[in-house]
Amino acid sequence: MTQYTPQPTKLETSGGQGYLRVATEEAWWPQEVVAVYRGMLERGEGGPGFHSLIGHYLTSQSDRAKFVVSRLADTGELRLADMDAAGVDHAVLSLTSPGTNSLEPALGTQVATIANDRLAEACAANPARFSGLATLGFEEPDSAVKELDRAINQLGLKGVVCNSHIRGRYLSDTAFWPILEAIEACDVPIYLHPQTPNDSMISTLLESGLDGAIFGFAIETSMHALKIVTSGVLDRFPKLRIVLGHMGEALPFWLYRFDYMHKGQVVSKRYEAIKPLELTPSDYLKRNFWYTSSGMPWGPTIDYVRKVVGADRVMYAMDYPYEYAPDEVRMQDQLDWTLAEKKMFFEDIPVSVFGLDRDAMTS
Ligand code: 1DF
Ligand code: MN
Repeated sequence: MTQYTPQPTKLETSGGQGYLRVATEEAWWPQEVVAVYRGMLERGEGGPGFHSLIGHYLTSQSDRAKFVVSRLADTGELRLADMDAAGVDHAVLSLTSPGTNSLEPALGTQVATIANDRLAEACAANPARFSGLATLGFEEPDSAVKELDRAINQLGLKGVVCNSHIRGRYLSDTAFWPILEAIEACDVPIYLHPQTPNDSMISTLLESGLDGAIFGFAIETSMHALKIVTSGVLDRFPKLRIVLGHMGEALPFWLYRFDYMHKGQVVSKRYEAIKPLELTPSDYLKRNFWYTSSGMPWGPTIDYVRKVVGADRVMYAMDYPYEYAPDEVRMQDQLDWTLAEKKMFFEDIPVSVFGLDRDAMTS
């Protein structure tokens, strides 16, 4: 039995049930990004993961792909009607995967600026319903640090999205540490969002159709988060706040084993890359990470993660438009928690982690 049948309640916005619903991993793209992606597809650029993912959405005539593509670009009628029908008061939007991470460095920097401008415009047009996360051209760290400052302090965006690997490189790489240092100093979170696995990992998954959201995304993104943990970057930047979707991409299931095996590898000096850390791996996953229920609207998983990382680290996300089923909101509304726990999950944790403007949300 993997599905609940929720009570057929009416879903409404405005908090009548005792809390607002804030969805924290909601995908969006501006037409400029679509144009860049179409050019890359035509020229055969971007790698196998890009072609599998973006090639599908931009060419498929399936109802699902058409739904996704029509909604991604919309921050008006279509999206608002869907949010209303699902009882979602406020969406934290971010540039859909792979964002700028598959672009050549100079283009990534240029596209990040455009995307941040467009997203800030969409949020300013409807601050009650939308907030946004900035994207960065990670491969040009000096520009990225400047764009971060502009995006947060001038445009009013609420954090950063990183769509996992950056043309095969990871935020654990010291080249990116100046960006992490700036994000920590800005006191905003970074949402480590999935994309297809990097070119050296993807082929075995691709041949089985498992490279995307069904599983490959989680392999890629959990590995990225674990590389951040084991690299020691969180000893250097201990206040960094990282958000993981999909209930932590399965990492919370592994806490005991990470600690046991990491300790064994440190003691045996098996790898140059596995160094002593100030804390155990599970400590970082309970200190620096927050977790959202995007695509994982299932009580047993949510309750397990709350139990092992702490209920104050677990919040709601939908993953619209890739995931859109109002019944999933009902399932989470009807979890066996107190009203205060539901308010924490749907409203209070998103507001505090992303620094959202609660007054704007209710005006
Ligand atoms: C899909 C899923 C695509 C997620 C996404 O971005 C995405 C999908 C391109 O179903 O193809 O963000 N997701 O987070 O699960
Ligand atoms: Mn997503």
